[in-house]
Amino acid sequence: MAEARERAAPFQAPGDDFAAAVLSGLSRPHKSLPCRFLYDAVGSALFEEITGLPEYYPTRTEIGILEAHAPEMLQGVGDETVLVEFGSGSSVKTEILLGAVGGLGAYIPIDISQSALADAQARLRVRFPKLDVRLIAADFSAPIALPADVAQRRKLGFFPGSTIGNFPPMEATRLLAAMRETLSPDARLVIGVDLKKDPRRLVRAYDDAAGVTAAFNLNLLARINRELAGGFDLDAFRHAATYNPVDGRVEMHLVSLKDQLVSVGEAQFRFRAGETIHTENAYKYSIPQFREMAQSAGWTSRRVWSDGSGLFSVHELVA
Ligand code: AVJ
Repeated sequence: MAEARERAAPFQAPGDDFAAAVLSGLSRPHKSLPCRFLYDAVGSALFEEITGLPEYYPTRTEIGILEAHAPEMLQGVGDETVLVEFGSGSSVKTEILLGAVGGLGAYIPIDISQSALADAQARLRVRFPKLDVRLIAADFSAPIALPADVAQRRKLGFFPGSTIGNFPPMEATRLLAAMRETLSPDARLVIGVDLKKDPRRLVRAYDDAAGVTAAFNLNLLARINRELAGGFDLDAFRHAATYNPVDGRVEMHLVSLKDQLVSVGEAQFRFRAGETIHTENAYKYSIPQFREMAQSAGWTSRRVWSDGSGLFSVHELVA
Protein backbone atom coordinates (compact mmCIF):
# COMPACT_ATOMS: atom_id res chain seq x y z
CA MET A 1 0.00 0.00 0.00
CA ALA A 2 2.69 2.47 1.04
CA GLU A 3 4.57 1.67 -2.15
CA ALA A 4 1.62 2.45 -4.37
CA ARG A 5 1.16 5.79 -2.65
CA GLU A 6 4.83 6.66 -3.13
CA ARG A 7 4.67 6.04 -6.84
CA ALA A 8 1.50 8.04 -7.15
CA ALA A 9 3.03 11.16 -5.63
CA PRO A 10 6.62 11.79 -6.74
CA PHE A 11 6.60 15.14 -4.98
CA GLN A 12 6.92 15.87 -1.32
CA ALA A 13 3.76 15.40 0.70
CA PRO A 14 3.30 16.90 4.16
CA GLY A 15 4.70 14.61 6.81
CA ASP A 16 6.40 12.61 4.09
CA ASP A 17 8.71 10.06 5.64
CA PHE A 18 12.14 10.03 3.98
CA ALA A 19 13.40 7.29 6.33
CA ALA A 20 10.53 4.91 5.57
CA ALA A 21 10.81 5.55 1.82
CA VAL A 22 14.56 4.88 1.83
CA LEU A 23 14.27 1.68 3.86
CA SER A 24 11.48 0.35 1.65
CA GLY A 25 13.03 1.51 -1.62
CA LEU A 26 16.41 -0.09 -0.90
CA SER A 27 14.78 -3.35 0.22
CA ARG A 28 13.24 -4.08 -3.16
CA PRO A 29 14.69 -6.53 -5.67
CA HIS A 30 15.09 -3.55 -8.04
CA LYS A 31 16.20 -0.75 -5.73
CA SER A 32 14.49 2.60 -6.30
CA LEU A 33 13.84 5.88 -4.49
CA PRO A 34 10.97 8.33 -5.16
CA CYS A 35 12.30 11.27 -7.19
CA ARG A 36 10.65 13.86 -4.91
CA PHE A 37 13.49 13.28 -2.42
CA LEU A 38 16.01 14.70 -4.91
CA TYR A 39 14.72 18.18 -4.05
CA ASP A 40 16.12 19.10 -0.64
CA ALA A 41 17.80 22.54 -0.39
CA VAL A 42 21.02 21.28 -2.03
CA GLY A 43 19.12 19.35 -4.72
CA SER A 44 16.84 22.29 -5.50
CA ALA A 45 19.87 24.56 -5.97
CA LEU A 46 21.50 21.96 -8.26
CA PHE A 47 18.27 21.66 -10.27
CA GLU A 48 18.28 25.47 -10.71
CA GLU A 49 21.81 25.11 -12.10
CA ILE A 50 20.66 22.30 -14.43
CA THR A 51 18.04 24.58 -15.98
CA GLY A 52 20.84 26.85 -17.26
CA LEU A 53 23.04 24.09 -18.74
CA PRO A 54 23.62 24.06 -22.52
CA GLU A 55 22.45 20.40 -22.75
CA TYR A 56 19.29 20.94 -20.69
CA TYR A 57 17.03 22.41 -23.40
CA PRO A 58 13.56 22.06 -21.71
CA THR A 59 13.54 25.14 -19.47
CA ARG A 60 14.78 27.70 -21.98
CA THR A 61 12.73 26.16 -24.81
CA GLU A 62 9.51 26.26 -22.80
CA ILE A 63 10.21 29.85 -21.73
CA GLY A 64 10.66 30.75 -25.41
CA ILE A 65 7.31 29.14 -26.29
CA LEU A 66 5.55 30.95 -23.43
CA GLU A 67 7.09 34.29 -24.42
CA ALA A 68 6.12 33.85 -28.06
CA HIS A 69 2.53 32.70 -27.45
CA ALA A 70 1.40 34.04 -24.05
CA PRO A 71 -1.21 36.37 -25.58
CA GLU A 72 -2.87 33.44 -27.44
CA MET A 73 -2.69 31.23 -24.34
CA LEU A 74 -4.40 33.97 -22.34
CA GLN A 75 -7.31 34.53 -24.71
CA GLY A 76 -10.50 34.99 -22.70
CA VAL A 77 -8.62 35.64 -19.46
CA GLY A 78 -9.82 38.74 -17.62
CA ASP A 79 -10.70 40.31 -14.29
CA GLU A 80 -12.96 37.38 -13.46
CA THR A 81 -10.45 34.63 -14.25
CA VAL A 82 -8.42 32.86 -11.60
CA LEU A 83 -4.98 31.52 -12.55
CA VAL A 84 -4.13 28.31 -10.67
CA GLU A 85 -0.59 26.97 -10.86
CA PHE A 86 0.31 23.41 -9.84
CA GLY A 87 3.75 22.92 -8.26
CA SER A 88 4.51 26.58 -8.71
CA GLY A 89 7.92 26.59 -7.01
CA SER A 90 9.46 29.99 -7.57
CA SER A 91 6.73 30.99 -10.12
CA VAL A 92 9.34 32.28 -12.60
CA LYS A 93 7.43 31.05 -15.69
CA THR A 94 4.21 32.48 -14.29
CA GLU A 95 5.67 35.98 -14.54
CA ILE A 96 5.70 35.59 -18.33
CA LEU A 97 1.94 34.96 -18.29
CA LEU A 98 1.25 37.63 -15.67
CA GLY A 99 3.24 40.15 -17.69
CA ALA A 100 1.10 39.47 -20.77
CA VAL A 101 -2.34 39.48 -19.13
CA GLY A 102 -4.60 42.52 -19.07
CA GLY A 103 -6.46 41.81 -15.85
CA LEU A 104 -6.72 38.83 -13.55
CA GLY A 105 -9.09 38.01 -10.68
CA ALA A 106 -6.51 36.17 -8.60
CA TYR A 107 -3.40 34.02 -8.82
CA ILE A 108 -3.39 30.82 -6.78
CA PRO A 109 0.00 29.06 -6.63
CA ILE A 110 -0.20 25.54 -5.20
CA ASP A 111 3.05 24.09 -3.91
CA ILE A 112 4.15 21.73 -1.23
CA SER A 113 6.96 24.08 -0.18
CA GLN A 114 5.74 26.87 2.09
CA SER A 115 9.06 28.69 1.67
CA ALA A 116 8.91 28.58 -2.15
CA LEU A 117 5.37 30.02 -1.92
CA ALA A 118 6.47 32.81 0.41
CA ASP A 119 9.43 33.71 -1.85
CA ALA A 120 7.19 33.78 -4.92
CA GLN A 121 4.67 36.00 -3.18
CA ALA A 122 7.36 38.44 -2.07
CA ARG A 123 8.73 38.69 -5.62
CA LEU A 124 5.32 39.02 -7.26
CA ARG A 125 4.30 41.77 -4.82
CA VAL A 126 7.10 43.97 -6.19
CA ARG A 127 6.26 43.51 -9.87
CA PHE A 128 2.46 43.09 -9.61
CA PRO A 129 1.45 45.03 -6.47
CA LYS A 130 -2.29 44.91 -7.24
CA LEU A 131 -2.45 41.18 -7.94
CA ASP A 132 -4.54 39.13 -5.49
CA VAL A 133 -2.22 36.19 -4.64
CA ARG A 134 -3.64 33.30 -2.60
CA LEU A 135 -1.07 30.74 -1.49
CA ILE A 136 -2.09 27.11 -1.11
CA ALA A 137 0.42 24.77 0.52
CA ALA A 138 -0.73 21.36 -0.64
CA ASP A 139 0.12 18.24 -2.59
CA PHE A 140 -1.47 18.76 -6.00
CA SER A 141 -1.76 15.04 -6.82
CA ALA A 142 -5.27 14.90 -5.29
CA PRO A 143 -8.18 17.25 -6.10
CA ILE A 144 -7.88 20.48 -4.10
CA ALA A 145 -10.78 22.52 -2.76
CA LEU A 146 -10.17 26.11 -3.85
CA PRO A 147 -11.35 29.00 -1.62
CA ALA A 148 -15.16 29.31 -1.71
CA ASP A 149 -15.16 32.75 -3.36
CA VAL A 150 -13.22 31.51 -6.40
CA ALA A 151 -14.76 28.04 -6.69
CA GLN A 152 -17.42 29.19 -9.17
CA ARG A 153 -15.21 31.52 -11.19
CA ARG A 154 -13.57 30.70 -14.51
CA LYS A 155 -10.19 29.10 -13.90
CA LEU A 156 -7.06 28.71 -16.01
CA GLY A 157 -4.67 26.03 -14.75
CA PHE A 158 -0.93 26.22 -15.44
CA PHE A 159 1.40 23.21 -15.11
CA PRO A 160 4.73 23.95 -16.82
CA GLY A 161 8.14 22.24 -16.74
CA SER A 162 7.07 18.83 -18.07
CA THR A 163 6.63 17.82 -14.44
CA ILE A 164 3.80 15.60 -15.75
CA GLY A 165 6.63 13.47 -17.23
CA ASN A 166 7.77 12.35 -13.79
CA PHE A 167 4.56 10.33 -13.36
CA PRO A 168 4.02 6.97 -15.04
CA PRO A 169 1.17 7.22 -17.60
CA MET A 170 -1.50 5.74 -15.31
CA GLU A 171 -0.70 8.16 -12.50
CA ALA A 172 -0.28 11.02 -14.95
CA THR A 173 -3.79 10.31 -16.25
CA ARG A 174 -5.16 10.29 -12.71
CA LEU A 175 -3.35 13.55 -11.96
CA LEU A 176 -4.78 15.23 -15.07
CA ALA A 177 -8.26 14.10 -14.01
CA ALA A 178 -7.72 15.48 -10.49
CA MET A 179 -6.66 18.82 -11.98
CA ARG A 180 -9.76 18.90 -14.15
CA GLU A 181 -11.84 18.45 -11.01
CA THR A 182 -9.92 21.19 -9.15
CA LEU A 183 -10.44 23.57 -12.07
CA SER A 184 -14.08 22.77 -12.80
CA PRO A 185 -16.48 24.06 -13.95
CA ASP A 186 -15.30 25.33 -17.33
CA ALA A 187 -11.76 24.00 -16.75
CA ARG A 188 -8.79 24.96 -18.92
CA LEU A 189 -5.16 23.90 -18.43
CA VAL A 190 -1.94 25.11 -20.08
CA ILE A 191 0.60 22.33 -19.64
CA GLY A 192 4.24 21.92 -20.72
CA VAL A 193 5.22 18.51 -22.10
CA ASP A 194 8.68 17.49 -23.26
CA LEU A 195 8.65 15.83 -26.69
CA LYS A 196 10.11 12.53 -27.87
CA LYS A 197 13.31 13.09 -29.85
CA ASP A 198 16.71 11.62 -30.70
CA PRO A 199 17.61 9.50 -27.64
CA ARG A 200 21.18 10.84 -27.71
CA ARG A 201 19.87 14.37 -27.27
CA LEU A 202 17.61 13.23 -24.43
CA VAL A 203 20.38 11.39 -22.62
CA ARG A 204 22.75 14.35 -22.91
CA ALA A 205 20.12 16.57 -21.25
CA TYR A 206 20.25 14.24 -18.23
CA ASP A 207 24.00 13.55 -18.28
CA ASP A 208 25.69 16.90 -18.87
CA ALA A 209 29.39 17.39 -19.50
CA ALA A 210 29.89 19.58 -16.41
CA GLY A 211 28.51 16.83 -14.18
CA VAL A 212 25.80 18.94 -12.55
CA THR A 213 23.09 16.31 -13.10
CA ALA A 214 25.47 13.68 -11.69
CA ALA A 215 25.91 15.84 -8.58
CA PHE A 216 22.11 16.32 -8.41
CA ASN A 217 21.54 12.56 -8.50
CA LEU A 218 24.41 11.67 -6.11
CA ASN A 219 23.10 14.28 -3.65
CA LEU A 220 20.36 11.79 -2.86
CA LEU A 221 22.99 9.50 -1.31
CA ALA A 222 24.61 12.46 0.45
CA ARG A 223 21.17 13.37 1.80
CA ILE A 224 20.72 9.84 3.16
CA ASN A 225 24.14 10.17 4.82
CA ARG A 226 23.21 13.58 6.30
CA GLU A 227 19.68 12.89 7.46
CA LEU A 228 19.57 9.15 8.11
CA ALA A 229 23.09 8.37 9.34
CA GLY A 230 23.89 6.67 6.05
CA GLY A 231 27.27 5.21 5.16
CA PHE A 232 27.23 5.69 1.38
CA ASP A 233 30.67 6.22 -0.19
CA LEU A 234 29.82 8.69 -2.97
CA ASP A 235 32.91 7.60 -4.90
CA ALA A 236 31.61 4.04 -5.04
CA PHE A 237 28.54 5.03 -7.10
CA ARG A 238 28.17 6.80 -10.43
CA HIS A 239 25.33 8.65 -12.12
CA ALA A 240 23.76 7.07 -15.21
CA ALA A 241 21.06 8.36 -17.53
CA THR A 242 19.52 6.07 -20.16
CA TYR A 243 16.61 6.25 -22.58
CA ASN A 244 14.12 3.40 -22.27
CA PRO A 245 12.41 3.28 -25.69
CA VAL A 246 9.78 0.74 -24.60
CA ASP A 247 8.37 3.01 -21.91
CA GLY A 248 9.38 6.23 -23.69
CA ARG A 249 11.24 7.63 -20.74
CA VAL A 250 14.65 8.84 -19.60
CA GLU A 251 15.73 6.99 -16.48
CA MET A 252 18.22 8.19 -13.90
CA HIS A 253 20.10 5.60 -11.90
CA LEU A 254 22.90 5.45 -9.36
CA VAL A 255 25.19 2.55 -10.28
CA SER A 256 27.20 0.69 -7.65
CA LEU A 257 30.82 0.47 -8.83
CA LYS A 258 31.57 -2.62 -6.73
CA ASP A 259 30.09 -5.28 -4.47
CA GLN A 260 29.46 -3.45 -1.23
CA LEU A 261 27.47 -3.37 1.98
CA VAL A 262 26.02 0.04 2.94
CA SER A 263 24.49 0.91 6.28
CA VAL A 264 21.61 3.33 6.76
CA GLY A 265 21.15 3.82 10.51
CA GLU A 266 20.68 0.31 11.87
CA ALA A 267 19.87 -1.24 8.50
CA GLN A 268 22.30 -2.70 5.97
CA PHE A 269 21.91 -3.06 2.22
CA ARG A 270 23.93 -5.20 -0.16
CA PHE A 271 24.87 -3.89 -3.59
CA ARG A 272 26.34 -5.99 -6.39
CA ALA A 273 28.80 -4.37 -8.80
CA GLY A 274 26.67 -2.80 -11.54
CA GLU A 275 23.44 -2.94 -9.52
CA THR A 276 21.49 0.34 -9.62
CA ILE A 277 19.14 2.49 -7.59
CA HIS A 278 16.49 3.88 -9.95
CA THR A 279 15.97 7.50 -8.89
CA GLU A 280 13.89 9.23 -11.56
CA ASN A 281 11.77 8.76 -14.69
CA ALA A 282 11.11 11.52 -17.19
CA TYR A 283 8.47 10.33 -19.69
CA LYS A 284 8.49 11.92 -23.16
CA TYR A 285 5.40 12.19 -25.35
CA SER A 286 4.73 12.88 -29.01
CA ILE A 287 1.95 15.43 -29.53
CA PRO A 288 -0.64 12.74 -30.53
CA GLN A 289 0.40 10.53 -27.59
CA PHE A 290 -0.13 13.30 -25.07
CA ARG A 291 -3.41 14.25 -26.71
CA GLU A 292 -4.63 10.72 -26.24
CA MET A 293 -3.60 10.59 -22.58
CA ALA A 294 -5.32 13.92 -21.91
CA GLN A 295 -8.42 12.56 -23.63
CA SER A 296 -8.57 9.57 -21.31
CA ALA A 297 -8.47 12.03 -18.37
CA GLY A 298 -11.51 13.87 -19.75
CA TRP A 299 -9.64 16.70 -21.49
CA THR A 300 -9.48 17.83 -25.11
CA SER A 301 -6.22 19.28 -26.40
CA ARG A 302 -7.55 22.32 -28.26
CA ARG A 303 -4.28 23.96 -29.27
CA VAL A 304 -0.62 23.06 -29.02
CA TRP A 305 2.46 25.24 -29.40
CA SER A 306 6.03 24.10 -30.02
CA ASP A 307 9.46 25.59 -30.75
CA GLY A 308 10.93 25.62 -34.27
CA SER A 309 13.04 22.51 -33.59
CA GLY A 310 10.20 20.43 -32.14
CA LEU A 311 11.90 19.95 -28.80
CA PHE A 312 9.09 20.88 -26.40
CA SER A 313 5.32 21.34 -26.48
CA VAL A 314 2.75 23.39 -24.59
CA HIS A 315 -0.84 22.12 -24.80
CA GLU A 316 -4.04 23.99 -24.06
CA LEU A 317 -6.47 21.46 -22.57
CA VAL A 318 -10.17 22.19 -22.20
CA ALA A 319 -12.71 20.16 -20.24
C1 AVJ B 1 11.88 19.14 -13.07
C2 AVJ B 1 11.22 16.92 -13.10
C3 AVJ B 1 10.89 18.23 -15.02
O1 AVJ B 1 12.59 15.54 -15.44
O2 AVJ B 1 13.52 17.06 -16.69
C4 AVJ B 1 16.28 17.40 -14.65
C5 AVJ B 1 14.06 17.02 -13.36
N1 AVJ B 1 16.12 15.61 -13.50
N2 AVJ B 1 17.42 16.71 -14.77
C6 AVJ B 1 13.09 16.66 -15.60
C7 AVJ B 1 15.45 16.70 -13.83
C8 AVJ B 1 17.31 15.63 -14.06
C9 AVJ B 1 13.17 17.61 -14.41
N3 AVJ B 1 11.80 17.96 -13.90
